[in-house]
Amino acid sequence: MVSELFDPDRWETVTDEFDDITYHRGVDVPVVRIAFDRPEVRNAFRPGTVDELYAALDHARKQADIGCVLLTGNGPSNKDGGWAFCSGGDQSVRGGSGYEYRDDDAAGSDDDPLVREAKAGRLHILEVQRLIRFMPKPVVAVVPGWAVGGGHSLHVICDLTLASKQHAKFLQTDPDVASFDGGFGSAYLARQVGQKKAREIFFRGKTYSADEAVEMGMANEAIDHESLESVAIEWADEMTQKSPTAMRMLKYAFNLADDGMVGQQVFAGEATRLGYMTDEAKEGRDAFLEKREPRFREFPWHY
Ligand code: S0N
Repeated sequence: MVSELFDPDRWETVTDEFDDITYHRGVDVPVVRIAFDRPEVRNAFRPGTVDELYAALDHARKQADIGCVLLTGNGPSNKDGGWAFCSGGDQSVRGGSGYEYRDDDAAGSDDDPLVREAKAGRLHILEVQRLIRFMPKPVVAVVPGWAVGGGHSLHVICDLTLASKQHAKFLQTDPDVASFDGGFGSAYLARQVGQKKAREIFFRGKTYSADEAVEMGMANEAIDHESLESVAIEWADEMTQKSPTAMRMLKYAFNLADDGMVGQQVFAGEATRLGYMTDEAKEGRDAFLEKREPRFREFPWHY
């Protein structure tokens, strides 16, 4: 069993080569489900987990027939029945320079093209954050239990958050373990819940329920636990019926102001791509190839 909330009739396996995550695509909705699969440690991520997560997300990014990504955590834990989205970096492998591989870690050395290799201790979860941020389709955090530390930051960076009404718990422990996400995990959180509340979340380390998370603006909806994944698929179904270009441009427009010059670059890159599809752009290309002056005067100055 993948997870108690997982409906096998709605999903087919993309690959079963991963050790720390599962990766499925929807049978009847163009959505993928990527899930942490370490419920016994509240879905904490070790370096191999992050490699796999990056590989799966990057694969999902390139699938032209997929319009939405659900990021979740499998569960419950066989040990005690506890649920988790993700409890952040695995503290048992945190070394002096970041998170380091151990011999028993899923280091992703397979030949499977979806599995990447990485060696040194580092904070490459930030690369995953950026991949989610720039993913040209909505990424939904589906939170069935604890979202803690770096796991909390992951839900923050996702476009939407759906949370189990009964089991979701949001907690920032970063300063308790001498860790600090000074990027999106804190600054972007402050955009969502306001400066005072964001500081409270980090400085007090209090646990918040799904309803509280919705009320303060960092989650979209608290959903009955049993229905969490089916509702997430419904949301994905709605979103994937919309114009892919409009959705992508909207996501990058929402990001733009907070992402500075990089946000402008990403948005402008999409605008350029759209520009290339016009007759005007084709004329520029053809004129060059035909070694003649472009006939741009044939094109209107739209107003
Ligand atoms: C999640 C918590 C609140 C759950 O409590 P609960 O329900 O009472 O369960 P436990 O009995 O505590 O846990 C069950 C089993 O799971 C193990 N476990 C839980 N979380 C982790 C973890 N993160 N790493 C390793 N093991 C974990 C428990 O040990 C227990 O195992 P057994 O059954 O064998 O005893 C509670 O567990 C909790 O507070 N967990 C720790 C949360 C935490 O502090 N996470 C790390 C926070 N920091 C980061 O995530 C850093 C992220 C990062 O990489 C980063 C990103 C950006 C910028 C900087 C950084 C950076 O690192 O600096």
